Amino acid sequence: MPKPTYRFCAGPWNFSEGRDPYGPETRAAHSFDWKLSALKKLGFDAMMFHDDDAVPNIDTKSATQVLKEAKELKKRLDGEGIVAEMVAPRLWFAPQTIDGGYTSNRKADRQYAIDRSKQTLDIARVLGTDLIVLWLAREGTYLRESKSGARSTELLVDALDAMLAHDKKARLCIEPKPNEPMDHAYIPTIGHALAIAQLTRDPKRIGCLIESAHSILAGLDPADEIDFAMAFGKLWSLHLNDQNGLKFDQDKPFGSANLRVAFNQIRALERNGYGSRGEYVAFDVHPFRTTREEHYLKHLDNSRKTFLRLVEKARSYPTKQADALIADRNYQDLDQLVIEHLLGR
Ligand code: XLS
Ligand code: MG
Repeated sequence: MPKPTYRFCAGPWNFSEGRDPYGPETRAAHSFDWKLSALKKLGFDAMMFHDDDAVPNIDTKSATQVLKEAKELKKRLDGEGIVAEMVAPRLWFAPQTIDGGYTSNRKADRQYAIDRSKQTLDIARVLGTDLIVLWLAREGTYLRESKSGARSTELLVDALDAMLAHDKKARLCIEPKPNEPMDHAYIPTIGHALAIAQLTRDPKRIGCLIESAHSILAGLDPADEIDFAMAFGKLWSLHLNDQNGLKFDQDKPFGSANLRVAFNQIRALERNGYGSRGEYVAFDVHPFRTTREEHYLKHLDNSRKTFLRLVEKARSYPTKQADALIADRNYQDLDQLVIEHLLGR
């Protein structure tokens, strides 16, 4: 298989200002144009969008106005030579989504979520991408007795069907995450995402997006999730980052918490040829709250550097030696071989 050349992507939200639940911003916000040209300078090829990153204050605007602004954005992207990778409906901010989007217990609120998702497909078409990402943020519960899991599965299928019917060319990419903001989410892993696709009107147009931190939060190895999704030809997008154990979603730079887990993700991408069908490597990372303004871009630049260094490491991995150790069931020395390789010997 030819070695892929990777292309990189990030979203406007990845230039975050340091706010957390316990304190305000620690860095001044930058304009959208600043972020766009920063990505270009960093050697990134694409930007990913929430619907309201593409069209701010989207709920206050008419459908015509939304599409007009999307067209203007497309021009700015073309001018900068940056592609729109995907668009994702932000279904966790508005008052209508307090109890979830597609699985809300209120019919009118579910309709809001579906209408907003359909509009996201329209925006994506204008931006020149067929890829819609669904991070199902509030599709879950704080307490299980508040919703029926069986009913919620049906409602999720209805919502996916409505999107598939709205645009016959769009591809929907489910981004699973097991928790946060919810106690438990309904689609916590890649297995769930690929399984629910089978209940829809067009399973071929439903794939998935793996975020390293989300797999780790589910107690899984992101490399296994990559191998599994790619065995089905379903890994259509990727959010690399890192996460130190089971706690709040950290979105650390790629490789920051566990270099070996990062290395194994790269090996999985390499052996499955990720990128060879035009898929992008996105870094869903945030600066640390302590990061000063002059270092605003380090988390993205460093993630990309680490990624490329680990690609070299994957390509120079002593496969013959490793295979001999595997044949001999000498996993003790295999373990050390990996460690020595990562340490640079
Ligand atoms: C949050 C998600 C989000 C998605 C896009 O945890 O990672 O950033 O990638 O909606
Ligand atoms: Mg993500």
